[in-house]
Amino acid sequence: MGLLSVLEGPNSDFIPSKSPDINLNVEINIPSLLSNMLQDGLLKELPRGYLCPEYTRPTVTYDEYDESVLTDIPVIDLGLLNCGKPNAGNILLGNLQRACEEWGFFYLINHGVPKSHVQAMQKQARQFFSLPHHQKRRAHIPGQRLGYHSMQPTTTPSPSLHWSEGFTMKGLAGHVHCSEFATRIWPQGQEKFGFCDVVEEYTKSMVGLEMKLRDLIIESLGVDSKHFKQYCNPSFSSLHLNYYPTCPQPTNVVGMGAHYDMGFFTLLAHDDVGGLQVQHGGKWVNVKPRSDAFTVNIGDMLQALTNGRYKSIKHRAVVNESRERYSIAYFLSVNPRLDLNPAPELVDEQHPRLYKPFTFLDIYTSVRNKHLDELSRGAQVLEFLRASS
Ligand SMILES: O=C(O)CCC(=O)C(=O)O
Repeated sequence: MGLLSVLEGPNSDFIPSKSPDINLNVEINIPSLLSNMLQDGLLKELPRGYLCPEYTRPTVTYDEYDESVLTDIPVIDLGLLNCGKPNAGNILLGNLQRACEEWGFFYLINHGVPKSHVQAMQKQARQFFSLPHHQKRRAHIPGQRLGYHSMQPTTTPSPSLHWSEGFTMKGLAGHVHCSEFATRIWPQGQEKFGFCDVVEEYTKSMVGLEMKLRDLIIESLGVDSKHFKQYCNPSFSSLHLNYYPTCPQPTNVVGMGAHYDMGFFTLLAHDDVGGLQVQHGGKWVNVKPRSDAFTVNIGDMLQALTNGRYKSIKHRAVVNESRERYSIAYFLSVNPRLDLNPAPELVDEQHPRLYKPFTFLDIYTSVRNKHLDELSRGAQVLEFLRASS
């Protein structure tokens, strides 16, 4: 098959019809295709748009684990909830509080989501991303962070393109989008691929877990739960599949650039490859995947609602030369139209209000655009919402 037809597939609008002679130096922003072209020698160099500036280049490779730091990453064991030991619940809440204050990140174990649900979702992710490009592209919705995308799936602007592809489905707690996408991807009949059944099963498990964790986080703060619950329920969740193809120059690109998640928290399921890095104590730390755990990172909106007490964590994903990687992120976000005010119990003379009132929507309609430059250099959006500025 010629290169043009690989890219185009039937009825594709991807390559403008006025370019009959494809120029191999053209910037094609689809990492899986680029990876194959580089391997086959059809392309000699990475397109410039992927090369990151010096200051964002990964300094530790994906599998260099610092065991002394790894053992410091908090582990939250939900098994303590039902173990029958006296005081186990309080120990769990204390551990959770410290993890959210000191790291904004932890491994979550004994979470109750069957391994088979995670494995089935990973299998579906691999099945989807290995489809020919023209087929994946049927699930692309221009201009929206929904469906399949191959450019910059994070909400944070970045100085270089990301070496990853993503697939986002929103509103899944109401089981909305999946069958619409699946029918586009497999118009001859999507049922036999099992995609939606697996997504539905996974989503049900994740909704149960995210609500349990939300409630524990609120309990660990010792505040009135009504304040938090008004902002955050399963209808503000989304499921995001990430695919990181192999890359011959992994230290010159990022799989997903440094960013803070914007929502309440994110539950991430990894495969065994590794590539997630979190920033702790000013250093990038490689997070070793654990097959028995989700990793959880606190997002910006939880930081705002707790008046800065629980910390959102900067993180990114790096890639490697030999093993492609998949991860599954389940985001719990907030009602985009409600003014975000911290829990009243967390504001006092010693802890004055840190951020102005704002809505999640404000970030997208004004704050982000005003500060694109700083954000693409790694700033946190909350810095521009400080009450004192
Ligand atoms: O794949 C990873 O390790 C990170 C994913 C991530 O940060 C995201 O989806 O926002």
